[in-house]
Amino acid sequence: MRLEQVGLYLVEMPLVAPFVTSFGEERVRTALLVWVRGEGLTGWGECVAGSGPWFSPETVGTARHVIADFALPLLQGKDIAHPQELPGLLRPIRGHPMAKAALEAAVWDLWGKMHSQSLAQLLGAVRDRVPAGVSVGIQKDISTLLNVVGSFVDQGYQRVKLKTKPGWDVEPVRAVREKFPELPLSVDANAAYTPADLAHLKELDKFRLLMIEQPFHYDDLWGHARLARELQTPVCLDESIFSPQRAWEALELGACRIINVKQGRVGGLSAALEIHNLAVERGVPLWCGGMLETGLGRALNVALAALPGFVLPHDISATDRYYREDVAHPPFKLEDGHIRVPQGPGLGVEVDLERVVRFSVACWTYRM
Ligand code: OSB
Ligand code: MG
Repeated sequence: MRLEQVGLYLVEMPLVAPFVTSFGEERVRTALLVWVRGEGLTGWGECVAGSGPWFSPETVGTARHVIADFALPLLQGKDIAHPQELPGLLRPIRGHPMAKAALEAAVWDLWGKMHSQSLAQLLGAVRDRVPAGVSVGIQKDISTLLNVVGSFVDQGYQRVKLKTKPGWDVEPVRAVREKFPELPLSVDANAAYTPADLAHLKELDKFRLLMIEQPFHYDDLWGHARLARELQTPVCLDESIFSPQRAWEALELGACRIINVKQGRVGGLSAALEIHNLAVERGVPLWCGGMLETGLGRALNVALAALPGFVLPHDISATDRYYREDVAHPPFKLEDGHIRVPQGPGLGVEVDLERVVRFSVACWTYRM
């Protein structure tokens, strides 16, 4: 396939509720949507970079720069035989996994539409629905937290993940565990601790957590390996795993027992497939993380989560947990604690261009 035109929309999507993590509060999700046009069809992707370099070094601004000024010139005039050629074509660009992943996602969607195949089919999905978990931000106090968690449990979410940070960890976790003794529960620190907090983190061992996600700095594989030896609770890595190579290193070092896969963070769907195959080979459980995606990114996550190695509930919640109005139709609904895998060609969702334009703060078009 040849790409004729590529476009970007920078959108600001108001969240239904502020999302608070150890690195701050988000009221609006800033996202970069990518479209690629070729063969008379349009494919869409979403860049998961945020407004600032807090979760990862990338931002929507660096992603736009890298896509427009470096990635598109590398794709210029190329006849792309398969979406899995993208990583090779973009290999001269060091880093910037989220920028590369967004382009690859749009090419997969286009490819699926060209061949009338759903992304799930193309990737080798073995499920038609995936178990939904929910990631609960830091709340103003414990009674609010118990209400928020209770409401998600009532809706049928199969696993709750609590965002934690120093000062918001043992007590909130204890309160949720006491009120919901059987609830599959995990915590995510978004790198808010240091190895000096080891003794404190050990206190979490008594709450039968499924895992503790990314307690230390994203660069600290060695610290996580030492922690993993000291804790009973399995360590899961998120931010630290930004490439298949890094996933392999983390497993070799014993830095984690579980991997949160985000296709954007690891450099795209091809890279995510590589990590998937490595994890299956080694018996390492995977689950699909989220980045508060719009329906476009969510459709991709749901398809990925339908692969055989994804065996734990995901950070894939219903659309109404994030947005009142999404840029893709139909909205994802929670059905019996699951999200259904789209079956239509490509991502299997319809883009609502009116909403894309309404939520846009800037857009760019490039002729290839
Ligand atoms: O660390 O998993 C994370 C959202 C934005 C950035 C990082 C993370 C998250 C979440 C929310 O935890 C997951 C979701 O429901 O999309
Ligand atoms: Mg995380």
